[in-house]
Amino acid sequence: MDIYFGGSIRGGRSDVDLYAAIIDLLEDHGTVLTEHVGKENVEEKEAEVGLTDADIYEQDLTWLRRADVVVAEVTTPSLGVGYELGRAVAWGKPVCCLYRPDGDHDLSAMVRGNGDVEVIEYETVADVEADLAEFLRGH
Ligand code: 6K6
Repeated sequence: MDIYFGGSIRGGRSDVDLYAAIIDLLEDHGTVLTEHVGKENVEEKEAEVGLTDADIYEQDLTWLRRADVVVAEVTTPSLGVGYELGRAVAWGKPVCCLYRPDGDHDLSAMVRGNGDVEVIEYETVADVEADLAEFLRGH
């Protein structure tokens, strides 16, 4: 199963370690196409190899189109993740959003109010493991 994981990059990187832990969990269920989202220095690395914003957009949309399921951590709001979610829903992909209510931001109504998006609220990665496995098993 190809899994597209979305998490904030320019929206703020305070949850990057959490993204890495979620990506580890997801890798037990399939191939994560976007492992870089959990790497500390994604911006520096990709800039080093000369990827432009247009390259990143094309590459990410190619992976998103290929994905069987989309999982996003949405506690730190991100325009890029919101865009990915909208495209994924429009393409009929199963979409699951992980959200920590104890964070600084309320979840957007455009996510929580979307019947095609499954939202899982959690506090720690250990809490979310079983629900995430159930979502993946269902698809
Ligand atoms: C290279 C050069 C400058 O910046 C970079 C690295 N940037 C990105 N690399 C890969 N995916 C990206 C990058 N920026 C955004 N994305 C995609 O959008 C990821 O799949 C994330 O899920 C989402 C994050 O969007 P923002 O708006 O928080 O950046």
